[in-house]
Amino acid sequence: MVLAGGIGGARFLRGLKSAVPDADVTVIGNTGDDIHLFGLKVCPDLDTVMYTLGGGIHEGQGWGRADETFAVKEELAAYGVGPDWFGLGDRDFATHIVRTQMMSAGYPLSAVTEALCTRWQPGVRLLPMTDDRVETHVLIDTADLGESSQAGGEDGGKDSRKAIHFQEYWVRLRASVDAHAVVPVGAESAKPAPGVLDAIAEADVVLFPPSNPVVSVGTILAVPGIREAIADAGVPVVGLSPIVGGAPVSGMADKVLSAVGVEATAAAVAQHYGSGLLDGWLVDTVDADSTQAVEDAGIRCRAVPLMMTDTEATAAMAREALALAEEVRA
Ligand code: FO1
Repeated sequence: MVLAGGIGGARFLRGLKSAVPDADVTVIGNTGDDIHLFGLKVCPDLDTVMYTLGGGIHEGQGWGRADETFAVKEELAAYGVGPDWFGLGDRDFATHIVRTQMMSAGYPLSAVTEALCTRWQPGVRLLPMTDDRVETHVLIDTADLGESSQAGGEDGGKDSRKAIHFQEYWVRLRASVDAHAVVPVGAESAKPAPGVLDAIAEADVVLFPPSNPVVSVGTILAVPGIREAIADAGVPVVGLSPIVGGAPVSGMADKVLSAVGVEATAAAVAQHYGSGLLDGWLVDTVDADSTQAVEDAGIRCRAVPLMMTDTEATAAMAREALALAEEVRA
């Protein structure tokens, strides 16, 4: 069982599948990044896992489709219809049209995801964390955008904070301003999707890939029942650090970590998950000096190469994670 965000989670899964091709892998995918655009429901993290494992991903970007064209986006722009900052390609649009059509007909996201996967055959069972709507919002200072709020309000026109969708923060602003809070809106009343709690209960091991600990794995854990089920499953829970040498391997995890008061270090992320949840943690060899701090927090820790440079290097990481799981099980 693997909790996955987008690019990092998908690439890790490809390595895991290569390391243990015969294993039954269930993936709980983050849906907090989902966004409604042009009347369509877009599920970036589910799609990234599905396309990556199904052979349809744009390898260079790590998201979206290979051999993509952008005629629809150009036509929308010609009508002046935005947003223009989110790159939806023509092939990708088809996925969102099918998803939205099925959901409008009454199918829950979990059933729709299963249907989409019959085409892509990702070789894992991909479950959304929930069928309910959860949307991650990020609280920013309008002053940081160079926009002031209108004068005359209660604050006398002073700058203020506003919440924006995670994709706007990530893609439009490239996380260039500070995040003051990250809120998975709707998570508190969301229910785990059908099959999620059973899959956790039946798992031999739970892995946290080097995905974003706040907006990917953190959002999945924010769905009531999921964190508790993992902590109580009685099986090894092993994570891989997304922070190497004090910086995120990819993406902008440091920005959202600081919003939740966590330092961008491999050890601090392990402590953030905590020994109540994590049994084992892999840090990169450059962070070997932080293993003691993680062990002191009650989490078994090893330093191994953690750069997902290719499938073989990633498969080696997956083998290390599974070996650590066996070590903590013993
Ligand atoms: N990431 C970008 O950096 N720019 C984009 O325009 C963009 C569009 C996009 C469309 C569909 C999709 O499935 C993913 C897309 N992503 C894009 C990736 C996505 O924003 C994030 O990487 C994930 O949500 C974080 O896990």
